[in-house]
Amino acid sequence: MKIVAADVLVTSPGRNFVTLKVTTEDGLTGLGDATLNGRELSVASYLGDHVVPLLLGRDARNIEDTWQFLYRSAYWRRGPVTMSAISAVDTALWDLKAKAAGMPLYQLLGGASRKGILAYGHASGQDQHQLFDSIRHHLDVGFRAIRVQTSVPSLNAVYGVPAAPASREGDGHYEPAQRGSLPAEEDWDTRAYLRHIPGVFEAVRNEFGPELPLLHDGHHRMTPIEAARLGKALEPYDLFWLEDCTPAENQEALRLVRQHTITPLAIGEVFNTVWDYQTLIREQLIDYVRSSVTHAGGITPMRKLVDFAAQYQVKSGMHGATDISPVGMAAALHLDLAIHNFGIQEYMPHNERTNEVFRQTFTFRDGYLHPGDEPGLGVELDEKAAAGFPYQTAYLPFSRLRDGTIHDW
Ligand code: EZ4
Ligand code: CO
Repeated sequence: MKIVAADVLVTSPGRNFVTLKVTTEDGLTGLGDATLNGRELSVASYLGDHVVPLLLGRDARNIEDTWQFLYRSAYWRRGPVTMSAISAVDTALWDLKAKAAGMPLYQLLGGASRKGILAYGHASGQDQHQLFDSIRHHLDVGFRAIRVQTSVPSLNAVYGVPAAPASREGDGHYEPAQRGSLPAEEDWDTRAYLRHIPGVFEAVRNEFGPELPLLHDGHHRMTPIEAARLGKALEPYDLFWLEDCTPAENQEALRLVRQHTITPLAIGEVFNTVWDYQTLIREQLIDYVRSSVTHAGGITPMRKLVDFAAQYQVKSGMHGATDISPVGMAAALHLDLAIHNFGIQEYMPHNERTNEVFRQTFTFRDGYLHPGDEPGLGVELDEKAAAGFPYQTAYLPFSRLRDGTIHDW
């Protein structure tokens, strides 16, 4: 199974995606997602300029060897650009191996450990009325677990809440990356946020009852002591998890949070290797690992990460926002289905244009995702349709405090 071609495809059917297509001498093709939100072209260049030439002529069957070669031979290790590029190669090789075997990828990973993959959706609102509407809409379309994000009084634009209410039909999902030549500016005040959020969860519990799993994303904005305070304040509302409560480059910060709250903690959508979790997992400072197949080096290292986490009763909760392409999403679903320590899967459905470009076989029914039983990942890229949507410059927003200081977004 010699690799004879590897093509980097950039397309923007509503948002930017980078996909690697690897072709073998027998004419099989495998896909991998290399989308890094707001930095897409750097990964396309890393792949096209430096990785594709190394793939040509290699045996596509040797996935572990190829992963180690790409990781170690660059000398410069880790980092989101490198690891997203390696992810795409690794995922494409697993897609190829499963297609060659005539099996859905999850079979090669050990087979199904469950019937379906519990997914959570994103509800949000500018006020309580909009928020309740959004939660009801998510329940109506089948979600059985819901992330709750709201505006904060006195702040103009807050992470997780679209400027206009999401319509019940169509493309009205929250999409933080905005097209344009400069990133949008948002404002932030942690004290105002901390005062507001517990009351929101109290109201949601009162309206929707005790059973519905509720999640919340702090999006890296708190100090350890602020995160501890929020976790403690949210305990009566029984969250499934509080996500990214601190910017977690400093793993030790979570020790302090953990000492003060029993609200479960999830972290790691911006992490890209197991090393980012070493202290967090070994000291059981978190409950869920948030890494995605797309950003953490592919199926091969993700399997190792979740197996390491399993020894400490830490579960998976893979990132699944719209900047994970349908290829990356399918890869996550095969892994979710196979591993024992699955926790939950984030799921933000893509818009219709994206689904026309990426033909998928995965399904969402009654709150559960399933990768389907086509050989490989079960996603095909319609290159003709993709070519109709050229790359568009887009950036994630950033935040400033009231006095103008840059804050974590
Ligand atoms: O901000 O995917 O949990 N989900 C998130 C996402 C991230 C985007 C960044 O690319 O935090 O909305
Ligand atoms: Co998040």
